[in-house]
Amino acid sequence: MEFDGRITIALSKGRIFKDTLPLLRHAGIVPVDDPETSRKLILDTNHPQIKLVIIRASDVPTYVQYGAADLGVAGKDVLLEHGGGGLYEPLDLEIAKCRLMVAGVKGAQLSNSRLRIATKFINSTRRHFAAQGKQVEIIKLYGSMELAPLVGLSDLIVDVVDTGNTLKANGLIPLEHISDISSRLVINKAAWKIKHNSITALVNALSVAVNERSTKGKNNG
Ligand code: PRT
Ligand code: MG
Repeated sequence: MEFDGRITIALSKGRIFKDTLPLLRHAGIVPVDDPETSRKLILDTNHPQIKLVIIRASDVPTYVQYGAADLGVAGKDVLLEHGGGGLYEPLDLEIAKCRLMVAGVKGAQLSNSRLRIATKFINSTRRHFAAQGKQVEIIKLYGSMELAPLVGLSDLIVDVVDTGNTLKANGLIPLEHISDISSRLVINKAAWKIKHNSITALVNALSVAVNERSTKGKNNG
């Protein structure tokens, strides 16, 4: 693949990096360093024109919105909170899948008065309960939401759930499904105009990678 300008791709460590790596490799892009062992925040790749920046998952849309990265990979949960200004979201990468759920203490009686919900997903939570005509008090947390109902900080939580093991280990059960979540490719709108050929080539290559992987998955399963 030929690139007509420098391209910066924003990724977070952990599951998003791990699951994006094979898709990038399929598109011919291979990072030189491993972010799990390197302390570098800017990683070179085998393409001199393409760099990866390693940032917090919830910061990815912000870097891409401001053009500090041309592209990024972010969970739909994070994008729903960000709002998506300045971004295109052309491709569902079908990785880091999970579900945004309401959860609570098993067997707990919920009062009929205004419920307190602890979450880092303020917008999705407000929208979900508003659609049910429920006024709730939302308590913003940055992590370990599972603790909140155990210590009386909230009645319920809204969090992403994968296996459900974390809920179970804390005596919580999933109560309502809000939405299915996967990670999306996001692109800075201005960058896509300016570096049109490179970015389009990359989007197409990643799209082929996603399709091939899902066909392979279907054939095997
Ligand atoms: O960790 P940091 O605060 O930097 O941000 P983050 O937690 O958002 O980042 P990261 O890398 O953990 O998650 C990135 C994205 O992966 C999220 O935005 C989601 O879209 C997606 N994803 C998929 C998940 C999970 N699965 C998941 N299980 N994100 C978080 N979790 C949490 C879950 O909330 C629970 O606390 O992992 C824990 C284990 O889940 P169970 O259900 O398998 O026990
Ligand atoms: Mg995390």
